[in-house]
Amino acid sequence: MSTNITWHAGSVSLTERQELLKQKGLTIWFTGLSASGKSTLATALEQTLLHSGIISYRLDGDNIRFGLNKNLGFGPDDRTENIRRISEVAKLFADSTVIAITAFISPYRQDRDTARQLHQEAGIPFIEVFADAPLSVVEQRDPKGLYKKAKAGEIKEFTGISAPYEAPEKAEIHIKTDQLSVEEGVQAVITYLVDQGYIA
Ligand code: PPS
Repeated sequence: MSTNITWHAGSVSLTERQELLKQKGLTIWFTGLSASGKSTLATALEQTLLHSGIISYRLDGDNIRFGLNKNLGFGPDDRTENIRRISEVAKLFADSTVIAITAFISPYRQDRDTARQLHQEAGIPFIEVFADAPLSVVEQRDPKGLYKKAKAGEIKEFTGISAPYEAPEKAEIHIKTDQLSVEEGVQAVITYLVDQGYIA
């Protein structure tokens, strides 16, 4: 726990920064089972936004666990800490006017709600996107062979098999990835951003 610390405000407000850089930051938070399509959608969305001249940056579960969160495992407390750190990092990116795109299983509703609250308190939009595919489908996809290993007991605490996934109840966007193409999923997000006035 840090003590004796003081917050130093910058001389450029969030609004002024947004006006200077002509972009409003926000966080697009993908959640879903392993192999539900979070990373695929996040990657395609980042590409689409960048090609439209909108600065965006993707934070992805596997990748972040190579660096910032390399000391965390998959027990409940470590997953909560994983999501807490990512929430803070995403908020910093969004505060700098970047569109932060996160792709983490983020299995606990409370952790996602805490991430949302953190953004709300900072006046930064938080858009939860549920990459939804039934367990039977993601088990079938199993691109990394992880479900097979989990079912064989070779991976402990695997989401959907031996660890919980709490599906969102109030996600802004719900994408059924077994029914929509990647392009259609990305378009659903873009349409939402335009409708809400976040991008032109
Ligand atoms: S979490 O629950 O949000 O903290 O997980 P996340 O940081 O997104 O990491 C998920 C990726 O880690 C790999 N992996 C596991 N996932 C779930 N449960 C267990 N036990 C596990 N062990 C390793 C897996 O590749 C996940 O990637 P995705 O992209 O979701 O398939």
